[in-house]
Amino acid sequence: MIRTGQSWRVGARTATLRITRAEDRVAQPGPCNIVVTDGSLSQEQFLTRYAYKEPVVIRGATDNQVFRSLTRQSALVEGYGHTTIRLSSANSYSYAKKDISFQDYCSSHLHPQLPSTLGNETFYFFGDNNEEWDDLLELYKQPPYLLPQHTAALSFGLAGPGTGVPFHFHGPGFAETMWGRKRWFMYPPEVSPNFNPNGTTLQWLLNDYPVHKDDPALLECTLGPGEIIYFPDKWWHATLNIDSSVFISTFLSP
Ligand SMILES: O=C(O)CCC(=O)C(=O)O
Repeated sequence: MIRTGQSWRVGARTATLRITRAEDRVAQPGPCNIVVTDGSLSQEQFLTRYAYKEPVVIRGATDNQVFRSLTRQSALVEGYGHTTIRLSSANSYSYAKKDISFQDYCSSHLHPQLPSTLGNETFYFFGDNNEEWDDLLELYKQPPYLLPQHTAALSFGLAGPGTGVPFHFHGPGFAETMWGRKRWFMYPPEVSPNFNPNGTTLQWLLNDYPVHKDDPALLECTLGPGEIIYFPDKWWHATLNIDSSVFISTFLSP
């Protein structure tokens, strides 16, 4: 990857993933004040302690080695490089969409996020997975916890270091990072965070986090492969990819 002024040029070969280099990392992992548990958490404990109350990080609940190996970026480019994917702008209320081939996305959109780039100028591959991805997504072992009267829908994505989605909320769900690490920030529904909906999580981290980091209501944790985060209904959350990351969410809808 070669930096030319404000832009990044990524050769087709180097774009087919590798570990994020230290100099490409624009943000670091942070502390974790969310409850972390493991796969011994029972369905009943999940329902009474977390499902309707607070986020939880669950380690080792599933073995997704097969899905992980199939979602290595180089494997994805080989299998899906020609397919057209739909990107969404990475702002809180994301209406803008852009269609591009997966190969071109990997070549031109996975550079480290610049602190000056806004969320509405950042295009992110997450969700909007057309049926071409179904065979792959079927191999994902979903988190082994159910929410009564809810069904699951999967959203799969991949993005570069320093990207993420700024604060927003929706229904409950789980999220897992297959490759790379992702930092999560959360507020309960009754506490509205201070943020610019067209800013990026990186901008929020640089400008607002130093002021809010000791807010008792702010929860955060950085998750790596094999760890799942659960966000309850209407909890505010923002994400920040520390590395180039491949990730999948399981959204639960009534
Ligand atoms: O994984 C991400 O970066 C975005 C995930 C997210 O915000 C969500 O699942 O609602």
